[in-house]
Amino acid sequence: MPAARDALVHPDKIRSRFSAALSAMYRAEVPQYGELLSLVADINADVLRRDDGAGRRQAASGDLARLSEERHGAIRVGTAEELATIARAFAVMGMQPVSYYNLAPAGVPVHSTAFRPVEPEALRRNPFRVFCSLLRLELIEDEALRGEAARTLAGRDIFTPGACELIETAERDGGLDEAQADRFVSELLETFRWHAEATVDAQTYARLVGAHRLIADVVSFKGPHINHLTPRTLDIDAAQSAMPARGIAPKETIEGPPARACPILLRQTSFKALDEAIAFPSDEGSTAGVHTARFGEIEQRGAALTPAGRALYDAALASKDFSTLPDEWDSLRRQGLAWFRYSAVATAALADGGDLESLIAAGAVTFEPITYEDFLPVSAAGIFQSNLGSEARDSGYAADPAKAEFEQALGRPVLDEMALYQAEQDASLATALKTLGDQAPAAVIV
Ligand code: OOG
Ligand code: NI
Repeated sequence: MPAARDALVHPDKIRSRFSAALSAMYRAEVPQYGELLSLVADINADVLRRDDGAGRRQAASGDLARLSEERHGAIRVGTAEELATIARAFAVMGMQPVSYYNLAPAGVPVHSTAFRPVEPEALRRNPFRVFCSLLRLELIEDEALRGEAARTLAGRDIFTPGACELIETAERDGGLDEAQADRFVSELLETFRWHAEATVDAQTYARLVGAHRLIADVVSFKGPHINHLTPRTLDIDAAQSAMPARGIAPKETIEGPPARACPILLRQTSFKALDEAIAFPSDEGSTAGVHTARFGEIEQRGAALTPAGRALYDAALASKDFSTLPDEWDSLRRQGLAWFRYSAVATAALADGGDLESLIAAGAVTFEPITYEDFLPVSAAGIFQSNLGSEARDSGYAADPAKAEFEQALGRPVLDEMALYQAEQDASLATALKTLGDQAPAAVIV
């Protein structure tokens, strides 16, 4: 019996339950992640106590409510079939594939997307994202090894029968009821669980590592274990310097833009992947080994940049000169470099219309930056390219031939992040102008 429509659990709720369950599982598997969470909670509380405007800005944007729940994770799958099924599983939780990231230019044999909610309201409730990479076996040069890897991957099923059945139920009935949703969360969690038993012998594992560590990580296990979970901090510089005192050794530098008055995009730091004991099948039963894959990461999110802003950012990153990127919200806005959410000021008396700038000057319309919800590996890959002296690229969003293959594997096109930010900005502006009683919104946007 399909559940009545009003008995269905909202996808946002299923996503929140899954994100919380995954976090609890990873905390149990990797205790250092628990330490990271407590460090980030302390630092965020400090920032809000400092009350230098950062906290108020977060509160105003609705980001504060989601902050302690906010995290992203990452998995790496081995086949087109696995990718297509994981896409259907994420869809049950209101998560869509956004953007295509080609990591090959950076020497990593995967391409990726990020599954995340896309509606502003859903993002406010819980922005849980999963960066999901698909192994590109065709980049393994050794033909015999490539064949062996393909056979190993073909022989595994990373989903439990229960998870598959519930994905179908959700697709057929338009969602899941309470009991189904809870069962879905625990069944899907199995896909993300760590398995200390390798499915290949020690020799094969060593050959896979020889081809690329990442290939060994994807091919040698029963499933695509979650390899990190990343909480969001309000002050990554403070988090970075507080890590050693907590017994966590951070990487040397923070990735992304430098510290700025107006945070943009994404800044990230991490601790080194752990050496974990694993067992290889062997004639004697099993052989002990070590695998290095799982790590911890912290991130600080800033404003989403427009294509023009992003091009400026990529150039600044390559030249290490960020002075070309304005560090003042109104400049970023006027120059069309970042995306903004506009709101009408309830008490403002509207004079005689005018353009957006005069409405802002009159205090009738305010704006705040839209938070960047995506990832930056493309810019990392771009830097690799420029370091290697290959040709300059335009915006970094040029079509890549592998993108079509990725979308074929995924079973659908990825969404364009820029179109999503543009839609949110446009909708906020239209609502603001409507609220102000303007009859011709298009006329005031110049
Ligand atoms: C994913 C790396 C991407 C991030 O924060 O940029 C990522 C991976 O290592 O599988 O998570
Ligand atoms: Ni990450």
